[in-house]
Amino acid sequence: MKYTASHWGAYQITKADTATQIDIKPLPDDPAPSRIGRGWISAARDRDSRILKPAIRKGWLEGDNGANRCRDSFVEVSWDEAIRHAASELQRVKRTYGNGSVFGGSYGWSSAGRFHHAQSQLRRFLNLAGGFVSSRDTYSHAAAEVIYPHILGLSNRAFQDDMTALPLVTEHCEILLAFGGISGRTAQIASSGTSAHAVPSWLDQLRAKNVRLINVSPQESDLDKSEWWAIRPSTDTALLLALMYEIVVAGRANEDFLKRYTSGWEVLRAYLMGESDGVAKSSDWAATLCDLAAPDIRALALQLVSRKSMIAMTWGMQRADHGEQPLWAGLALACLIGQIGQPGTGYAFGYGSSSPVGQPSRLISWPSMPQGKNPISDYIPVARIADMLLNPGGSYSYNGENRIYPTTRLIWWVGGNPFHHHQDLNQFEDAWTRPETVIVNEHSWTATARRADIVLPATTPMERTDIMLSRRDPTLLYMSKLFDPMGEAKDDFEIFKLLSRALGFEQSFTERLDQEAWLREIWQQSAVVAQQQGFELPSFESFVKEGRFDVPDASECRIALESFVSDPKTNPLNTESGRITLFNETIAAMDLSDCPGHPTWLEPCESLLDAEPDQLHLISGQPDTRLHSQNDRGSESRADKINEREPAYLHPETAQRRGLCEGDIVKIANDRGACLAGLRLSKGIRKDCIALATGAWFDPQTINNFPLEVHGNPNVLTIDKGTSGLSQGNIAHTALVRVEKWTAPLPDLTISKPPKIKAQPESA
Ligand SMILES: Nc1nc2c(c(=O)[nH]1)N[C@H]1C(S)=C(S)[C@@H](COP(=O)(O)OP(=O)(O)OC[C@H]3O[C@@H](n4cnc5c(=O)[nH]c(N)nc54)[C@H](O)[C@@H]3O)O[C@H]1N2
Ligand SMILES: Nc1nc2c(c(=O)[nH]1)N[C@H]1C(S)=C(S)[C@@H](COP(=O)(O)OP(=O)(O)OC[C@H]3O[C@@H](n4cnc5c(=O)[nH]c(N)nc54)[C@H](O)[C@@H]3O)O[C@H]1N2
Ligand SMILES: [Mo]
Repeated sequence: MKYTASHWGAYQITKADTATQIDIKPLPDDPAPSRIGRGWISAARDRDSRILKPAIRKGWLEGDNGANRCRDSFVEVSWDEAIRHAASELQRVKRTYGNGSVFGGSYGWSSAGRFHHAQSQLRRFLNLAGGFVSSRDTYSHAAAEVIYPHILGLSNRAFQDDMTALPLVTEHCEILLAFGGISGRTAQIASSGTSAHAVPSWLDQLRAKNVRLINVSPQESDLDKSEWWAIRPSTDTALLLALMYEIVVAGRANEDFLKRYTSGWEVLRAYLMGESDGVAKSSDWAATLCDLAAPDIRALALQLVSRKSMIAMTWGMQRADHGEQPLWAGLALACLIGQIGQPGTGYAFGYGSSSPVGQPSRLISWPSMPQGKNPISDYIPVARIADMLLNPGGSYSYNGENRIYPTTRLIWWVGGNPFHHHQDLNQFEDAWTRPETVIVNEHSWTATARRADIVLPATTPMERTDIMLSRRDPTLLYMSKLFDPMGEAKDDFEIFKLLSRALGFEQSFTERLDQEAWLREIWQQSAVVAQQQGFELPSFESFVKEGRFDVPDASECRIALESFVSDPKTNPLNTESGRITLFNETIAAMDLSDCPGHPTWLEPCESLLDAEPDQLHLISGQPDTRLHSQNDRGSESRADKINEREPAYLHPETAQRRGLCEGDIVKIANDRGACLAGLRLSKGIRKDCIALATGAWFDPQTINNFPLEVHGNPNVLTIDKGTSGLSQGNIAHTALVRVEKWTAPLPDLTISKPPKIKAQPESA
């Protein structure tokens, strides 16, 4: 059998005789295959969105220094010429300004497959070329990545590995308080690939057990068939503080747990009681902020301490201003309840946000493509990219450090789409024109590829062979090639091989191995890892032939923080006190007004709490039909659009008050920008919110002299600011907008066609 794999699932290749007849179908043992896969082939085979030949931006050839980077046409060139330009430009920038002026942070999800992981290839190449400025943390959960080591003594990754298994929750938990829900929508995805989607069936089992399931979220669909607490967005910290307050007032705080396993409780307690700031964090106080009923909060507080309870949070909650606070307050609440370290109860982060979180799995650190060492130590927190470009030499704070932004002359981006993922894209366009050169490897004419100076066409996973090897997934797959590369696309490995040849270090880059030899090498190293784990991998030949290997005994249930709780003296946490810190001296000493030393209610920079009556809160979460911007041009995503525009969800009463109907085209706007969307009505969203998923390909135009994104990309509306001076994560979920009917003629999309490209001159 032949297979391929993606972040949204693993597939059998079903008809592999001629290119046009090829199809894929999910693994037969996947209980809930993702809908995203249905749009994969059509997206990858769409000639209007694939980059067929290397291209160079016209203005760059004419020496415009980036000025016209966001609105230019291209000239097609041969691979030879493209490689020559890219190599000599890298060389020029290095010689003139040093490697610290090359930004290779290049964030993004790229594709599944161990060898062809685009960022690994880029980093290996740039490291050999003298290094680059990198990026830290993720757009997914930067606040957690930075704060967990302080308060929990674990990296976010280690905590995720340790997450209490969902089957234990099903078995033991009596009340599951899920902030941002637990959603099958986001659980379609697992980084590096997934062979099975199990979250929907865990949720069914939980429901069948009559567990009290509470979905604290502005959207009902975040946890179907549960009790919906339609909280006002960005106020979860207030609810969490009030739950703690009511537990304390009722004399039900688990003092034993607090004493043995936490530090700083007295400081947090004084804050809860209002002793330190004059405001008691009571349920009456929180009810007004959260738009919930005080008696419900009080009753819930008492139930949480008298039953087996789990406090769970989605990743999305911390992608907001002061995103550290709900994480810390949720952990603190779980400490007051005192059921951490026991089966199925306590505190969890990310159930449903990604398929593997809480999955009973055997974790195996498989080998990957070695990247070498980066001689440049400078980095930025990933979401500070626009600030870096706009304020070279400017200072910012990050995790207790005062840091300086480098001056960037050259950006090299692979496997990511910053014109999908970054906030305030209108400002980002300005920032993006600052460097002298931008080089992008892409398979599709994404908004980022359209804003590059040198565009190097890459293959998709379906056009090459690879191995799906994921630390959290029990299935190893040999990924077969389905099609020949479209146009002149090349694998990223081949592209960097040619570049390193031009720069004189090909042999260091390839280690004299071709692709097949690399796959063999990775497999051989994997065999060693397997042996250490007590099982044997088949030979490479038989793996290629069979296509699939399943790790034995792959189901392991863990309980978060179990060893610490069972013996805190022998297994202390790696925090300043060896315990969970409810007041953290290190963070307090940073003296950050936006991240004090204990969980604190801080009003967001923009929220419904101080909104005008006609403003709505924008929720821009992950799309159901695609992975971010990937496959947006595929059939599944396009079928979901309204008149080719991304659907926006609004409550019917809100729509009616504005004279809007299902199917209308609307303009969603604020001071930062405006976009069009197609209207869909739903009673499952708060009346003061509007939801527009991320990922519609960015298509900014000038309509009647005003800038308008015509496709439905929410990042023209979001705020480009850090969560706090501690972690500098993005705050995509914090934004207010206004909505009105679009009555002017509907502008055509430009991203449905390639950019303007001039064919290569004969004599070039
Ligand atoms: N408003 C708002 N914005 C958000 C979020 C939000 O919740 N709200 N979420 C944020 C989050 S959590 C994330 S993770 C980011 C995601 O942001 P990204 O990861 O940047 O988004 P993707 O669309 O997955 O971009 C991956 C790109 O890699 C390309 N690619 C795929 N395979 C290959 C390959 O083999 N080689 C090369 N060269 N290229 C390849 C794809 O064509 C695609 O353009 O978005 C963030 N942005
Ligand atoms: N289908 C699909 N799945 C994906 C992805 C994708 O692109 N498509 N991307 C993957 C990636 S990279 C990531 S990081 C994860 C992200 O996974 P999540 O971060 O969990 O997903 P989001 O959709 O951003 O947010 C989840 C929910 O949080 C709720 N929410 C927003 N603001 C608030 C608030 O203030 N309070 C509360 N209580 N709830 C709030 C929203 O209603 C939203 O539906 O998803 C992964 N899964
Ligand atoms: Mo993410």
